Amino acid sequence: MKISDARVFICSPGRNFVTLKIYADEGVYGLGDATLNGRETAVASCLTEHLIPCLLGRNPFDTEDIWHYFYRGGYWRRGPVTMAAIGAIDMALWDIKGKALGTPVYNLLGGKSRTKMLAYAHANGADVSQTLDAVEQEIALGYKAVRVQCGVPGLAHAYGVASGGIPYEPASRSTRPIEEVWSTEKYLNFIPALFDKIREKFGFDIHLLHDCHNRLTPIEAARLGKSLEPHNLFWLEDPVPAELQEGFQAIRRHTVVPLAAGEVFNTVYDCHKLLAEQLIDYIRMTVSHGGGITPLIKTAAMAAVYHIKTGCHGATDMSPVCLSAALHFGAAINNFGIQEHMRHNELTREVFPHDYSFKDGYLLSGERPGLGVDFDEALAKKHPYQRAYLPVNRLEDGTLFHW
Ligand code: KDG
Ligand code: MG
Repeated sequence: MKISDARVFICSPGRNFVTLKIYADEGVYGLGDATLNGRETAVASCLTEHLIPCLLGRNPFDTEDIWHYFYRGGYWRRGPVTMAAIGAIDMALWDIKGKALGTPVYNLLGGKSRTKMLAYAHANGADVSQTLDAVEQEIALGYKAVRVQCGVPGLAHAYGVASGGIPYEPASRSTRPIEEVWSTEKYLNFIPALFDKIREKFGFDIHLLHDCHNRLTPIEAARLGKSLEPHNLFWLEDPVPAELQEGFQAIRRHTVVPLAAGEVFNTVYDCHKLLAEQLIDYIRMTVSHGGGITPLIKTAAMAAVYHIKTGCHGATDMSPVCLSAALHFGAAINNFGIQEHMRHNELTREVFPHDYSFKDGYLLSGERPGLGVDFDEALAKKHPYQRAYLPVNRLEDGTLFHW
């Protein structure tokens, strides 16, 4: 079998998605998600200008060699743009393999280790009362795990909180990034009281998660973790920016709150210390930004040695192709932990018809050969790319901060 062509599509059915379609002879094609929120055209250009020309004529079954060809062979390693491009190729090739062999991708990764994957939903509100309502709604939909984010008194914006009654989507279609204002003091003074209210209303049968979105110092994160211990969180996510993996050591010394990190990691080198020193409990890399299924299987295997489970990033800026790949990966590995499930809008679901499903708090991977996702090119064409940016964040005195 040979790769005969590959094309990149950027569409915007409510938000931007970059989709790679690789065609092999015998009429088989595979799909990969190459979306990098706010940097969509950079990944598309990396694929079309540099990687696709080297793919043509290759055997799509050679996923291991092709992955190394682009990772090592490019000389300039790592980085989100390169790794998202390599990740999309790898995903599409596994899709082709599954289709050519007539079997779902999970069967190529070791078969099913479980029948369903625990999923967590997002609940957010401008204040405590709206947030309590939002948690209630997600529980009513069947979720057994809910990530809770809330507006902070005195701040106009908080990470993860929607405005105007529309579902939260961090990137905005604008000519420049929107600027938000942040105060760690206000946030830290408020969050423990929020979780008091949530546990008071919903008890301890529901798993609760919270995302700090990289905004704390280790000692601030340790203080937050300690104060949330009585609430038995499933995890506290991205407490500190993880460029400095040692940052997690201080948090670990002070609190037993389970920690999760990894949505901005691109290779195992971003987390080898976190894994080997058992500084986190969940590794959150996802298939697209983590360079594909091929390296993620290996990272999960390394994590398993250190009692660490997976919790793949699953925000709406990953397309249904990536979510499906995460579910096939999650179905196959032994140390799956949880899957983020931020539901795509209806139009996105139409552009990417898929066979995975949600039932009673769990996501189920599909049973169709390959990844079980298709791409409606004609519909996608009606919703062309629109420039969009993630926000930037400043402290109240104007200092540029982590968003
Ligand atoms: O594009 C940025 C989002 O993917 C990110 O803000 C979402 O933190 C996130 C999460 O946990 O889903
Ligand atoms: Mg996050």
